[in-house]
Amino acid sequence: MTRSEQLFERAKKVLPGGVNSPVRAFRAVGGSPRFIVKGLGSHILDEDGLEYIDFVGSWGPMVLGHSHPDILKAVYDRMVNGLSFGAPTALEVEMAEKMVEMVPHIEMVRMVNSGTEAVMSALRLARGATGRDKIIKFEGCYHGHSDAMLVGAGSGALTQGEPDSKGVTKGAAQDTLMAQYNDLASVERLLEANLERVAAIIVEPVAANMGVVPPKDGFLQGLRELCDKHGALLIFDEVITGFRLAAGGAQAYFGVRADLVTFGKIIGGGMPVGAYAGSRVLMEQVAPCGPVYQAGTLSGNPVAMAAGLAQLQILTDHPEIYAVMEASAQYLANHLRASADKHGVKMQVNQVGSLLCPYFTDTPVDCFAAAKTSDTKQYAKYFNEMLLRGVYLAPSQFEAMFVSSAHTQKDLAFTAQAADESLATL
Ligand code: KE4
Repeated sequence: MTRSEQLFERAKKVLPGGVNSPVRAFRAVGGSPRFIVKGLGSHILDEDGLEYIDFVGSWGPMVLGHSHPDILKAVYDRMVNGLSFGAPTALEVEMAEKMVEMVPHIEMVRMVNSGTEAVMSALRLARGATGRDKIIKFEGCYHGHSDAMLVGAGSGALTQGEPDSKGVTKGAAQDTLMAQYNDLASVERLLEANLERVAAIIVEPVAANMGVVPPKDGFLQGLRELCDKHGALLIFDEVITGFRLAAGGAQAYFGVRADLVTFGKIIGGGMPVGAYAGSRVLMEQVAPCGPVYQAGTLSGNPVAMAAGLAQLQILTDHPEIYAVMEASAQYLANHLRASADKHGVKMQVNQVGSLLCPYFTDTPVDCFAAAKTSDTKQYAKYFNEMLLRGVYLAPSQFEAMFVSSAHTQKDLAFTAQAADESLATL
């Protein structure tokens, strides 16, 4: 048995499925998860000394690669003065000021500890601010595991084949309405059938939890107009797209204004951080200055703020990073398409900014139903062939490939070659 396999056997005795998050268990692709000991730049090393080019990047946070020296230094310099106080620190102010400076249309921010918590809190705020109960989400979009969002969810819930989780009560789910991504008519029907009862529409501006599905031209702007017409708030869940698509996130990238924005991943620099943000009028409804309650022991934790702030500062100082990452993702997408054609493999590759996803289908993937036509068994075989060749991809068809600024031309060429060899085996 390998060290990873030994650890997995031990893990399964004390952790459900041997993991702390379902998708990590490799159930959608088979085999035993690799236990990672180190990350440096675009590479990770497992317990058996095997090295991989990493396209998971902790599911998005490691946009600058692993162990960036400036981020590690910021964490070290902060932690030697204490890890957590449960009292305000200057770093939280600097972090909120930085986010307000970088992201359009937000005036205030509240830090929390995960994307799930950010979404849960933003939904409560939307309901509190509008006095309405219903929320519209999109089938296949994932917004974390709060009860109201585990209805038609994507990501791990989709991978588990149980889009609706046990334990979510009818009461919790009854106010969540389901629309189809890139289908404005499906949204309008729900709004017309629930006049003056929809508090918000929540959307991933790029759906990155059913693979990667870009918004069709006019889709996001259409949601903005429908929200304005019906008095609902538009929530952009930017836990993945925030600070990744552009310094200003999807609002800047697509030029569409959201009323509330949720964040996670990149703003923590690898530490547990989430946030929600919006106008002063909306955000001042949050306790202690307003009637919408939300709290958190480690919210704004100074060590996590130091890591996130260091990462955001680098992204501010080097805006050219975004074009470089997009070019890297386009290179990979083009090589995947060429190899699939060469080897007669049915494949659609979606790519937006530094996000991409190969689907094993000949149906263009512009919605959840199309994403589900992908041959997940072929994806699993492709995944394992790539792993054997030293390329670490998402262990599920319904996730994204995350390109970072640390991926070198050598990494990209190696990955393209590994993909060509892997596709030849299918
Ligand atoms: P967290 O609670 O996992 O920090 O964030 C939840 C969340 C909210 N919104 C979006 C758009 C997200 O993608 C996520 C979490 N993303 C998944 C990856 N697809 C996390 C990986 C995992 O569940 O292990």
